[in-house]
Amino acid sequence: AAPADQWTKRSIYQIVTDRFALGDGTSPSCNIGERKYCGGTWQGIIDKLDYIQEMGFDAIWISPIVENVEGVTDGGEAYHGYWAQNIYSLNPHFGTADDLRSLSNALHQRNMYLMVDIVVNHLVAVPTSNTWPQSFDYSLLQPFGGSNCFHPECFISDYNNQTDVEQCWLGYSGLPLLDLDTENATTVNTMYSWIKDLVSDYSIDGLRVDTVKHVRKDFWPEFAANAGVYTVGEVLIGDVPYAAPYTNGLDSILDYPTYFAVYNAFTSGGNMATIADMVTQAQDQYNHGTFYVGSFVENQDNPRIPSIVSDNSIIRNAMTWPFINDGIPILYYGQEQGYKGGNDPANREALWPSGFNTEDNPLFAHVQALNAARKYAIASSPAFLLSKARFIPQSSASSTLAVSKSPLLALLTNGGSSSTESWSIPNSAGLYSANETLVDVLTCNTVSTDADGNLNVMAKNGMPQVLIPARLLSPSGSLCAG
Ligand code: ABC
Ligand code: CA
Repeated sequence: AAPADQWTKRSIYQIVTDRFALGDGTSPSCNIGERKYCGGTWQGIIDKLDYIQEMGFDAIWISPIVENVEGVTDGGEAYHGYWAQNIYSLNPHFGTADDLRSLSNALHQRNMYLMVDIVVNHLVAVPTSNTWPQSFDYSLLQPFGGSNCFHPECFISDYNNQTDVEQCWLGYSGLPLLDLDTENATTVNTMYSWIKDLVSDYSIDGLRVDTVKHVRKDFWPEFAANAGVYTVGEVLIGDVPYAAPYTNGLDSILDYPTYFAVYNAFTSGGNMATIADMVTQAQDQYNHGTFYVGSFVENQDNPRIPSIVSDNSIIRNAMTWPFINDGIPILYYGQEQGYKGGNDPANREALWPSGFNTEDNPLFAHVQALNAARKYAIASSPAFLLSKARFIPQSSASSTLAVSKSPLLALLTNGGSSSTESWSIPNSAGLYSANETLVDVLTCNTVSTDADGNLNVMAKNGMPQVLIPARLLSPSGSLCAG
């Protein structure tokens, strides 16, 4: 079993199984607007582990695996996996139990981890009547099978009322998400045993837990204990004080508050200083600080960064963020191919039309360099993983950010490719000595501190820089060798 401490040094590649790879040599077109299955499978992922590993990832997160509502609902097909119908069966669209075990084994042979997305909050059945409250064929919802296992039907109407958020339903009358009665002891115990068995049946190393804020907080500690592996929860909110208590029940959360600050800074010229503010709040308020958070800039629920901005420098800066921040970096499949999909469902493109391009693909190389730099930092400084990102104040604080996580120093900007930006790291920051050479691992260019140990760096193309002291690089190593 893999507890949180085994995850901190890793980085995660997030996959929507249906959209990643087919595994049968075919290449059907995928009309994402139709919201239907496009054919991706667990075997498809096995076939593309080289591609994922070549980028430097040593873990994957796959979309939910259990059997979902079948057929075309008012919201399309359940290709994303979040509409569970029978939690004791697997989704046959993605393969068999043997296929899933083969994926798990194939990962473990490569010393990679498997994170599975799971949903406790709801199951889904298509309404069988439109009178209120609606009727459902509860026998489809296994192992629950009766209306008494669910909260009475009501849709969440007031996000400021936490009881509403926990006990009313997500979705809408056309496609309601039946809200499990997680106040009922029998139902709760069923979920606790289910997760324990699921983790053991498929040798799962970690869980991404869906809709965490929609289930009462004190449900989670025992759930996490039964899981026995690293748990990272989805609490979709832009507010640290609201999110923080959920880091007590689970190992940690996907750091949505910081995500929103990063997203705004890079897509709408938002103030870069708000990123530092949000991370500092998270460091102070989350249980375990930011050590175990999932750090990301894209996922299946939000528009991709290049759907909003086309400037390459800005896109590269945003992509750099999770790798130089605290916590565990997560990259959403397709970022490395420059995918531009906007809101759900446009952000769930099929990856196979890209040909899994690794040559002449600067973004693929960018991700490789970021993973390599982080691995190098971890290897050369055991303290790296336990350190807190520290922000060195800059004079143009709204458009630049200097993030120190020794031995790395990241210089970011949202100024874009025609901007000229500069960063100053005074000797008083205590990072470098006089006349010290630093290498930008993204370009292998060097910069140096002056005779007083101050560092002044300028960038005329708005590109991110990730600096590491030259003395730490080995002439024969993989990072900027020679
Ligand atoms: C899709 C479309 C819908 C369409 C439906 C048929 O299909 O998006 O428009 O009506 C799955 C599928 C989706 C599907 C949904 C619903 O199911 O993937 O394609 O919707 O059927 C998780 C998963 C997500 C998954 C589900 C359901 C949950 O990541 O992929 O969706 O299992 C809420 C939940 C959150 C959920 C998210 C989709 O909805 O809390 O768990 N994600 C506010 C609320 C949030 C809310 C968010 C979006 O709006 O506070 O709770 O998320 O509705 C910040 C504020 C936040 C604010 C954000 C937007 O701005 O601080 O409070 O979030 O600044
Ligand atoms: Ca609920």
